[in-house]
Amino acid sequence: MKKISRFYTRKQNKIILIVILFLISLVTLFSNENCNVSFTAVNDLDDQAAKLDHPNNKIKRPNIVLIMSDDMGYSDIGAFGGEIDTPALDELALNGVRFTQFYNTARCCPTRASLMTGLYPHQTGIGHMTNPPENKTDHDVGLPGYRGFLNRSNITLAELLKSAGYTTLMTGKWHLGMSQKNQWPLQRGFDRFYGILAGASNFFKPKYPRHISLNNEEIEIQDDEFYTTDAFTDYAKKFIGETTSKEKDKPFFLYLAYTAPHWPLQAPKAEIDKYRNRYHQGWTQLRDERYQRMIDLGLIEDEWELSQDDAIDWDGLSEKKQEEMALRRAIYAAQIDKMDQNIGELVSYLKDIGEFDNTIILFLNDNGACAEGGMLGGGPAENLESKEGYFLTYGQAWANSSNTPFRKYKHWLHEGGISTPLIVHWPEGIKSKQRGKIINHYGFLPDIMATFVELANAKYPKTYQGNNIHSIVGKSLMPLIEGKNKPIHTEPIFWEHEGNKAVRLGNYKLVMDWGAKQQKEWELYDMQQDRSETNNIADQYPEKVKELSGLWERWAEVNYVESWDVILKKMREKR
Ligand SMILES: [Ca+2]
Repeated sequence: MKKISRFYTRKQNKIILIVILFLISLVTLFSNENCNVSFTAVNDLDDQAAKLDHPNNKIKRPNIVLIMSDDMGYSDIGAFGGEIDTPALDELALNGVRFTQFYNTARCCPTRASLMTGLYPHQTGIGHMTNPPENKTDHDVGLPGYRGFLNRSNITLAELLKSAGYTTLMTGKWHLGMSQKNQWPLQRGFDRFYGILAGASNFFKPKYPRHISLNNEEIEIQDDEFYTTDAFTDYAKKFIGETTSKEKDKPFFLYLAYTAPHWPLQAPKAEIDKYRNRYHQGWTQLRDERYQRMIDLGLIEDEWELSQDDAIDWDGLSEKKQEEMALRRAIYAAQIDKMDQNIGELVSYLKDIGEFDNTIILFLNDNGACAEGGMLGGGPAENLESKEGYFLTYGQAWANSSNTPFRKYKHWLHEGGISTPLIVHWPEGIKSKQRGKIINHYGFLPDIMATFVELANAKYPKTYQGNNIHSIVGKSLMPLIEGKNKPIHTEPIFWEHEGNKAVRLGNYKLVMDWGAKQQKEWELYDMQQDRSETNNIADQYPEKVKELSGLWERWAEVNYVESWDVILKKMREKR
C-alpha cells in the first residue's frame, strides 16, 4: 500500500481498497458456490474425486463385501432349506436378514453386467453372453445390446465406490469382457484383481485362456494343492490386509465372485467324503424333504405347491448309475461346503483385524441351478474325483431338486431360473430386533448399485469419464434391511434372456418361454398365492396379461432388446 500511496491521493487509495475488498469477497463467494455445485449436482465423478475435502471422507462409512456364488440352486444352503453344511452362511443369515424374493437375470454374464452397473443387461452391451476367450467376437452381433463386453454407457460399482473414496478389490470370476485389456477389472474401477477373466475354468489347474490373472498379468499355477475357491479367499484376505494396514480409516469394497458350484464338478477329497453317502435316496425324496423344511423355516408358504417333478425315476436307474449320480451330487455339495468354509475364514479374518462390525456383507447367487449336460449330467464319469476335465455336470434331475420348490433352471425366467438367496449382514447397521428376519418384498440386481450409493454417501453421476451414462434403475434395499414393511418397487421390473421374457409388478408375474418352432403363450401367476408357478391364470385375467405384456414391449423397445430370432440368425451368419 505504501508504493500505491506514492502515486495516488488518499481518496483514490480508499476507492482502490474498497474495490480490492469487493473483488476478494466476490472470489470467495464464487469459490463457495463452486463447492456447492460440485457436491450437489455432480456431473462427472472424476471432478468429485479430485476434491481433497470431499465430504465423504469425513463420514464413517461401512466396508462393503459382496460375495456371489455361481450356478447354485435356490435352496442349497442351510439358511434356505438345504441339507448342505453351510454354517458360515447360516450364521450370517441368523444375525442378518434374508431376502426370499431377490432376483438375478438367469445367466452368468447378464447377471454380472446388471450387478456391476445397476442397469438392465442389454443397456450394458451384454444382453446375452460375454465373448469367450476362444472366439473374441463370438457374441458381438454388432447391435448395442449384444456386444459381448461391458460398454461405457455405465459406471461400475467399483468406479463409483472408488470415486467416493473406497479402496476397490476383486477376487474371483469377472466374465464381463476379456478380449481387450480396457475391458478388464483394473480398467473398470478395481484397484486390485486376482481371479479369472473367463466364465469358468478347471478348479485345480486353471490354464490359459481360462487362466488366473493377478491385476493385469497372467500368472501360472504350479501348486499341486491349488483350488480356486481357496485361492480367491486367500487373495481377498491379502488385499484387505494390505489396504487396512496402510490406510486404516479408508473403507474398502471387496467383490468376491466364487466360481463354485459352477461346473466342472471338482472338489477336494475331504469334502467329497462328507457327502459320499448322503444322496443315495435320489432326487425326488431330496426335493420332498427340502420342500417341507422350507415351509417349517418360514421361507415359503405351504399353499405354494411343490412344482411338478421334472426328473426321471431314480429307482429306474441301475445301481451303478445311481452310484455315479450320487457321486456327482456329492461333489456338487462339496463345492458349496468348501465355499462356505472359505466364507467362514473371511469372516474370522475380518473379526481378527477389527473390521467385522462395520462391514456390510451381502451374499447372493448369479442364476438358478444348472441343468446343462442333460437329465443325468454331462462329461465323462471317469473324470469324477480327478483333477482333469472342464465340462462335468450333475444334470437336470439334481438341478430340479436344487431349485426346490421352483420350476426351471439357469437360462429360464420362471422362478427356478431367476431366484437367488440374498443374505445381508451388518452388525453396526442392522438393529438387533431385525436380526434373523425374513424379508418377502422383492428386489433385483440393480438395487445393489442403489444400495451402495446410499451406503457410500456417493452421488450417481450423469456422465462418467466423459461418457453419458444411463440413469440408475434400482432402488436402495436399505429401507427393507432397516425393517420397513413396504415394497420398494411400485414400478414393473423386467427380464429377457434368449427370447424368454418376464415382467413382475406387485403380486403378478407374466412369463413366456421362447419357442424355436412357434411362438409360445404368456403365462400369468399370482406370486402371493403361487410362487412355484403351478397355476397359470392368464385365461382368467386377459386384461392383466394385456397390461403387463404391453409394459414389457415398451421396456424392450427402449432397452436395446432385440428379437431372439434376429440374434440367432446373426450369430449363425458369423459362424
Ligand atoms: Ca452362473
